[in-house]
Amino acid sequence: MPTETLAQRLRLAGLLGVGLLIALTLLNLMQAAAGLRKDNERSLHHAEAMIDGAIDDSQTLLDAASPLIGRACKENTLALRDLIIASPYARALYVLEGNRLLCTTLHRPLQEQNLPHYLFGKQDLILASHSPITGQTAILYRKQVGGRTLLAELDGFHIFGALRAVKGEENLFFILGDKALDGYGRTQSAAPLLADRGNLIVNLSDEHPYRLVALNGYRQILAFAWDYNRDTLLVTPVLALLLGLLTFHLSGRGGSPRRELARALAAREFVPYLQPVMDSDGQLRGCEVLMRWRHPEQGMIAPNQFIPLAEECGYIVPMTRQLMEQTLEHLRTVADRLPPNFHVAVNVCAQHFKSQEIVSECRAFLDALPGQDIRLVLELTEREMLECDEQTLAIFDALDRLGVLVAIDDFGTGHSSLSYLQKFHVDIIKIDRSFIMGIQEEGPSRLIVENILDLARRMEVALVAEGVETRDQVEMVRRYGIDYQQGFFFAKPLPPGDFSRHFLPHP
Ligand code: G
Ligand code: G
Ligand code: MN
Repeated sequence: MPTETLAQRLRLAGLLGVGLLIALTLLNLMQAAAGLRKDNERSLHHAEAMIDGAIDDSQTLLDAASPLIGRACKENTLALRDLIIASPYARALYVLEGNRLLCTTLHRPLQEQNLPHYLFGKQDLILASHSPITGQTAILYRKQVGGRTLLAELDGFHIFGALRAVKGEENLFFILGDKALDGYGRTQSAAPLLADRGNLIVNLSDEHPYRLVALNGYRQILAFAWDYNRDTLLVTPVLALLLGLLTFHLSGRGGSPRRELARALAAREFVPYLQPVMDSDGQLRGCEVLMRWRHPEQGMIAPNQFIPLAEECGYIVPMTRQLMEQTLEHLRTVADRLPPNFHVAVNVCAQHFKSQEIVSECRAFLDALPGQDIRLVLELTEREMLECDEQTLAIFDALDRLGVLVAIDDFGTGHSSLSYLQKFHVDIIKIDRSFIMGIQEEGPSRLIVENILDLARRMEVALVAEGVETRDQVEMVRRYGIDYQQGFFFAKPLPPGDFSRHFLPHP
C-alpha cells in the first residue's frame, strides 16, 4: 500500500533533493570561506616578509650611502654605483638638495623637467607608477642626511612579484598612501578597494608604512570554491538528484499500512457501495452498505484487504462513521423515491459496542431523514464475539428503543452464532452464501438451511438469504419462505448513484 499520493511523493522527493543540494552547497561555501581566509592570511604574511626584505635592503643601502653624499657628485658616483651593484633589489640612487637633483647613479643625465614631483616630497616611502628610469612601477625609499636627501629606487617587480609569488595576483594588493598596486604591476586608486572593509583582510606592516590587503568577498569565495572544491560542487547536484529519485522510489513502496489507513481516513477515501436486498416477490426492500476504498493510485480496493487491519488499529469506528455519513448524503437526495419500510444495513463489529457513540450515530442518521419510513439495520459478524456485559446490553437496549434492527451476518460460519441468539436480542439472520450455494441438492447445506429456518420461525427472527446467484436459487429460497434475498442474481454492490438509477423509480 503506497503511503503517499503522487503529488506528495514528488513534493517530498523535491524537498529532500533541493534540501540536500542547498545544504551541501552551503557547507561547501562555508568551507571555501574558511579556506580562503586562512589562505589569504598566510599569503599576506609571506608577501609581507618578501616586501619587507626588499625595503630593508634599500634602508641598508641608504645607511651605507649616507657617509658618501657629503662630497661632490663626481667623487662619490663610483662608490654609490658599487653599492647599487651589490644590492639585489635597488636600481638607482638619487641625491637631492632642496629642489635640485645633485647626482644619480645613472650613466645618463636626467632632464630636470622630466623629474617627477614626488622626488622632492616628504614621504619616506613612495609608490611611483612611472619610474624616472624605467617608466614602470617603482618604490622609492627616502632618507634625510643633513641638508641633502638620499633616495633609493627599487623596481616595482620586487613588490608585485611578491604578490604573485604567493599566488595573490587576483586578490592581493599593496597599498601605500592613496595608491594600490596589484599582482600584475598595475597601480590604481586605493579608495574603492578600502571602501568595502567587511570583505577585506588587512595586514599592516610592522616595519614600514604600507599595508597589504586581501579581497575576501563572496566573489572570491565562489572562485576559491570552484578552484579547490570543483568536484564536490559538481557531484552535489547529482547526489541531490539521486536522493530525490530514491525518496520518490521508496515513498512509492509505502510506509506502515496503519499510517496509510489514517491518511485515507483523513482524505475520506472510504466510500459506500450499495447492494440491493429484495423480498420474495422480487421487490426492492433495502440495501446493504459495503465499504470500498477509493485509492488514488490503486483504484477500488475490496474491504477484505483492509477491514481486518482497520479493526486491529481501531480505525473501523471512524471509518464506519464516514460511511454512514456518505450513505446518508446520498439517501437524502433520493429519499422521496425509496420504497416504504426501506432497510439500510450497515456492517459493524465488536468495537462499535465499546462506546455509546454507535447509538448517537444511529440516532443522527435517522434524525437526518425525518418523516422517512427507513429502517436502520446493524449487521454483526461472528469474527469477534461481543462481550455480554452491562454496557453492551445497554447499547442493545438503546438501539432497540431507536428502532434499529440487529442482524447476524454470515450466519452458521462462526462459532458463536447460537450464543448471539441466546444472549442478545436479534431481529434478522443472514444465512451465509455457502449454505445457499448447496441449497438445490440433497445434503448437509439444505439440512442446515432447513434448521436455520426452523430456528428463525420459532424465535420470530427474519431471514435473509445471502449470495443468491441463479434463478433456481431464487426459486428455491422463495419456496422455503425465506423473507429476503441478496446476491449477484439481483446486483453486485453498486456505487450509490448506479444503485438508485437501477432500483428506484425514476423521478
Ligand atoms: O463487499 P465485499 O463482498 O467485498 O465485502 C467483503 C467483506 O467485508 C464482507 O464480509 C463484509 O461484511 C465486509 N465489509 C464490507 N463493508 C464493511 C463495513 O463497512 N464494515 C465492516 N466491519 N465490514 C465490512
Ligand atoms: O459478509 P457480508 O454479508 O457483509 O458480505 C457481503 C459481500 O458478499 C458483498 O460485499 C458482496 O461482494 C458479496 N456478495 C454479495 N452477493 C454475492 C453473491 O451472489 N455471490 C458472491 N460470491 N458474493 C456475493
Ligand atoms: Mn454484511
